[in-house]
Amino acid sequence: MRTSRTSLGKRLSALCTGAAAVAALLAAGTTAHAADTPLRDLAAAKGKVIGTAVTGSKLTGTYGDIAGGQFNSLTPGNAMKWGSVEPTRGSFDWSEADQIVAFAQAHNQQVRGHTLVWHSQNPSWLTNGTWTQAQLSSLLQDHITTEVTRYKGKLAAWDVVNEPFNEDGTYRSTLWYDGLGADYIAQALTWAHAADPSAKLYINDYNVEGVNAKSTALYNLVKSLKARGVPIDGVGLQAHLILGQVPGTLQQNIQRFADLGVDVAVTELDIRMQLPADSTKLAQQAADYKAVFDACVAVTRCAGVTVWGFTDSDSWIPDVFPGYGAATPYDENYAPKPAYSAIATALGGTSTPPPTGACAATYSVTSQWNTGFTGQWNTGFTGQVTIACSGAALSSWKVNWTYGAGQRITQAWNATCTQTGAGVSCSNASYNGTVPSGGSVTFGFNASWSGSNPAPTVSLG
Ligand code: G2I
Repeated sequence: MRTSRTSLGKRLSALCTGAAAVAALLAAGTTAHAADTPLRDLAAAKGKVIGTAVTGSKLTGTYGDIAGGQFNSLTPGNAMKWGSVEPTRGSFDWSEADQIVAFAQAHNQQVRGHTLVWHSQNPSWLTNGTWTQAQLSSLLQDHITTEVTRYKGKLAAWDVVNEPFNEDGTYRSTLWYDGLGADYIAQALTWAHAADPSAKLYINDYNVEGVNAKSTALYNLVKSLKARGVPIDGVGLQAHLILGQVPGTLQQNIQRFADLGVDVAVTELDIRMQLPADSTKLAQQAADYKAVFDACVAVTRCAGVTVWGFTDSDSWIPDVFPGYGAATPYDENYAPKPAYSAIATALGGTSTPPPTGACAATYSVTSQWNTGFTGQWNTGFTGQVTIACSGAALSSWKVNWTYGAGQRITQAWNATCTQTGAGVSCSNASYNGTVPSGGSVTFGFNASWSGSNPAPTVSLG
């Protein structure tokens, strides 16, 4: 049974009140989303899968709540790759893969196995070895048979072969292609089918979302495999996309594969943008996510869409594309982004209004009406920040600001404050991290100033 589907994420939108020299920043709790229909229910009503790649060690707390509550399919992001399961020859580590499968079963989810035959993330004993063709073939057969058998009957689908093509549609030179020839693909599918006849077997690749040379090579391969009677059930379009660049031929491409008699799945969707994200980019990203889901919904044989990580805190993009990120439907604090609402809309849900609950941090120079103290003297001042929540709550907080006129914090109470250059960062003390809905917490500080003392814009993170 599913429990809480919501998270206490924080949606940030700055709001400066100007003349009063008070700055506030809203952080809306996603508790306001409790009434929304989970994406998995919307997808199920359309007969579609909505999946996410996951990291096993993170499947607790808010990450686990969202992974279990919003998605009806999980793909282990790394846990089932050869290098993960057999780092030393003959010595297997199934722990993360087993954990993900158990989590999926407990949450009534499918699992998409990923991936059996790839040129990357293989164990070094395999890639550094010298093998005859016969040895290589039996190594691959053993690997496929062992792994597929272990999860027999438990997985809906396998990405059997991953990324076999170059951009121009020729076969990629890999350990497998170079050692076994192009028929390694048919052999891998045949061995996987023998080990689990009920799992849907896919070939998965990137840059094959639109009609192009690479997707046409995949199309021709699938056509010939079907003609030969090789067990091939589907093609995976990874869909690692760039903002504003959803191929215009996506639906047409999905349809042409469907017309060959195979299923199509979008298997690794993310849509990256140059950082920092802003509202214009996030709106474009929402439109892009919607376009991908719309294309899948429009084609009966499109089985569904899996996102490659649902939160920006668990995405491969920033590591591999420096300066790019924000590629997933939830931000780093698990707050749903506009893309989340766009997915819901594409799946037939009603568009989600922005959350109404919020926490705000308000900065001011302290004045005491009853003593006439203005809070400021010729070289210093006393300030305070109040964090107040309504319809949302916090279990910890951090407030940041940048001083614009050389002010320097000299002392703080009810918070730990550090200042580096003009940047100040204050986080809760051990005893006042919790701010309940309807409650507030205030901390204070002394600082020096000279010339002028403008109030900064503060952000609550
Ligand atoms: O590269 C993006 C994806 C492209 N299609 C196939 C997918 O399997 C692939 O996934 C990514 C994972 O999301 C990354 O998490 O595959 C990468 C490897 O090619 C994964 O990155 C690796 C890092 O390179 C390792 O340093 C790290 O130890 O993730 C490992 C586990 O966190």
